[in-house]
Amino acid sequence: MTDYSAILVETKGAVTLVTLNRPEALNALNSKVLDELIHAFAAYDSDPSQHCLVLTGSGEKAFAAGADIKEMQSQGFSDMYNANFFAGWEQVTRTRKPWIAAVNGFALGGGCEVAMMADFIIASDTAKFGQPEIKLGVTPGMGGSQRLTLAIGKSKAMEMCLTGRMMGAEEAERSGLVARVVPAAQLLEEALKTAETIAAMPPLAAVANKEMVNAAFEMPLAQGINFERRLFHGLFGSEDQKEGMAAFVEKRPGNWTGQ
Ligand code: CO8
Repeated sequence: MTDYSAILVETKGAVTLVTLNRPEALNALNSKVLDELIHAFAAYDSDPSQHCLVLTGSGEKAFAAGADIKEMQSQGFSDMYNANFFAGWEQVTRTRKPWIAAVNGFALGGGCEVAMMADFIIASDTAKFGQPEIKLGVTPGMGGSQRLTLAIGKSKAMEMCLTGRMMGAEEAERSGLVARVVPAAQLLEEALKTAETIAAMPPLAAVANKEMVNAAFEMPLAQGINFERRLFHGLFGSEDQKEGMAAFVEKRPGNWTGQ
């Protein structure tokens, strides 16, 4: 599938740029967006020429204003349960290579949840994050209550979920939700520049670093540290470790094979 209609996919050197493309609905996430994203992320993950991905929203107003309320409105419990509605997002979170969310404007509900699935978030100074599902009579359903709490702690996450209030970019950075805030006009340029930096790293080490940081969310400390050490040991079997250390000693840039 390359004839996407709800998203745009471009490659820029070793970086894949994916843009949510429903600006008329503030990039609300419907089943089509999800199907296309699952495909695009899997294609990125299996393409040996691609080493980082940036996900952003089209238009200046929104990254994504949530799951598509109009699509969900008439659904009943059995519809949701039988379809295991939106469980497909788990596939996006299984992407092994690095990816960044470049949040331009509203990241609400499912939009905030998708941004939090990324390895990290770069936000424009106009970005607004929130989990307003309570106002619709529901809760976050794509991991928001868990990832937001892990990112910013119980007190702030609880306040956000119970009041549905939005958090601006500056507060999001201060709270640890966002890695960096940049002026809106420079968001894409900065996100792509960061992605290029990552894409220029030894690819095996990039995947290993990602796996390790994510392990901190899944494993007790002692087990996580052991996992880190074993993966560190394992990289000494790679060509890129030999090349990286030789390049340092010889004062030259490394030339990576990904082996
Ligand atoms: N779904 C569908 N359409 C939307 C959505 C949405 N989430 N958000 C905005 N739109 C549409 C509007 O309906 C409008 O369309 P139209 O012109 O046809 O009426 C268009 O986008 C522009 O929106 P507004 O006119 O409302 O723009 P404003 O600038 O006035 O307001 C806001 C912007 C504040 C972002 C406002 O649009 C808003 O509050 N949106 C809804 C935010 C929200 O509640 N998000 C949470 C949705 S629920 C969710 O994400 C749950 C995820 C978990 C599901 C997993 C299930 C297992």
